[in-house]
Amino acid sequence: MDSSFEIISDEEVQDIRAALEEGDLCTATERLSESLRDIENAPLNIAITGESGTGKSTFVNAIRGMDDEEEGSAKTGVVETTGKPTPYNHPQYPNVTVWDLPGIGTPNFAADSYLQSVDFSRYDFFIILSSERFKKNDIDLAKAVQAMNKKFYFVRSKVDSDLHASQVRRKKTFNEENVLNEIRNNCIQSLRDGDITEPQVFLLSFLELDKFDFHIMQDTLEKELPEHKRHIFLISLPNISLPVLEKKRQAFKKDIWKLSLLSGGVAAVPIPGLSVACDIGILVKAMINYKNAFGLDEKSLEKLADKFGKDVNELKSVIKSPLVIKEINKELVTTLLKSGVTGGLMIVEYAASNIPMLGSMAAGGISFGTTYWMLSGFLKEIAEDANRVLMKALESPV
Ligand SMILES: Nc1nc2c(ncn2[C@@H]2O[C@H](COP(=O)(O)OP(=O)(O)O)[C@@H](O)[C@H]2O)c(=O)[nH]1
Ligand SMILES: [Mg+2]
Repeated sequence: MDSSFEIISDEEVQDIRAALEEGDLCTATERLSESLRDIENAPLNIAITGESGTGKSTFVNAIRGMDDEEEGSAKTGVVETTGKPTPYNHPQYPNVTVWDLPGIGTPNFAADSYLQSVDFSRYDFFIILSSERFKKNDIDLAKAVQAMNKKFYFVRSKVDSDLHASQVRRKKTFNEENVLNEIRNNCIQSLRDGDITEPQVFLLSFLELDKFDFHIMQDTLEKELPEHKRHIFLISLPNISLPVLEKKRQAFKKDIWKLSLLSGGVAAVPIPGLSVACDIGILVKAMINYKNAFGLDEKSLEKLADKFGKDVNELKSVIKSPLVIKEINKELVTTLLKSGVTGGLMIVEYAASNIPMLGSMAAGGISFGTTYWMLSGFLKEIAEDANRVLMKALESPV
């Protein structure tokens, strides 16, 4: 069995210590709940720009896990006429907004006034798209973005078309790797010629978003985002590949100790006005959140089945955890907490016993360790089921 979830890392133990030793428990828990709230509600604004026809609106949809037809999707294949940035909220995380910016293709394009007109300061970063080589307007824009101390990334879209064309035209010598390298080198060269010193270009297809450079791009964006925005960025990614699912699991795992402390820890110490019972509500909310983020809610499963032309019951048939199918409510969580005594739990309790105060904390017989163990076990099951469902969806029909 993978043991990665049953042990609290040294880093976590240190974080818990620091949180608890700073002041009294009341302040510590207030800070923790604030930090959880901030992490979930961090605003993320992503600007998508480039010439008309490069795939901006298609990307706006794909990165939100949507197709081009569903309600709330950006219109694709049409020339944009508004001249204004259009905000598109993430369907599950409304604080994540992807902005479809006006095309930059006009001959008398002026990067500075364009940036002013789209209210540049609101975005966390810019993605500049091109479906061919990057041109003067793209480069001017990148430089202007940089001058405003904002980050930009170049994305070369539609590489699926290039590959297809090459395959048709060069039947004997076709080599995917070579075609991609050629595109990459061409892009980098045109950017260098435009005095962009260390150009970074991600090759993508919005029709198959999980392919090509998507994971490199995702890693880069994650690293370069400020700490407090990384969580929302990761959990709002579409569930398109196993690495994405693993990233989400890690992002959630990081906060399990906070939830465990908040739900039960404080209650052991008599603080006027605070309930003595374990606050199951926090846990219910977190667990529903996991399920939705991994796309295991009814609506997401149906969407996935639809996308791959499968029957939703076929996808559901690979779900192993009974917890995924059951409704998550206070009763279920209480049952889980009460049945949580196993060998693995001992390890958590042992790590927790290193932390002053934590050892003695128990609300209604439910300790920090029990909650930690239950949440990480649940998260692991959810993530594994999400993996199986995705594999099933991707399976080619027999
Ligand atoms: N083959 C392929 N076509 C794409 C891709 N991205 C967009 N398209 C198509 O290119 C056309 C223009 O896309 P759209 O998103 O409307 O571009 P916009 O004008 O920049 O918003 C549409 O017909 C899309 O379906 C891609 O990655 N691969
Ligand atoms: Mg458009």
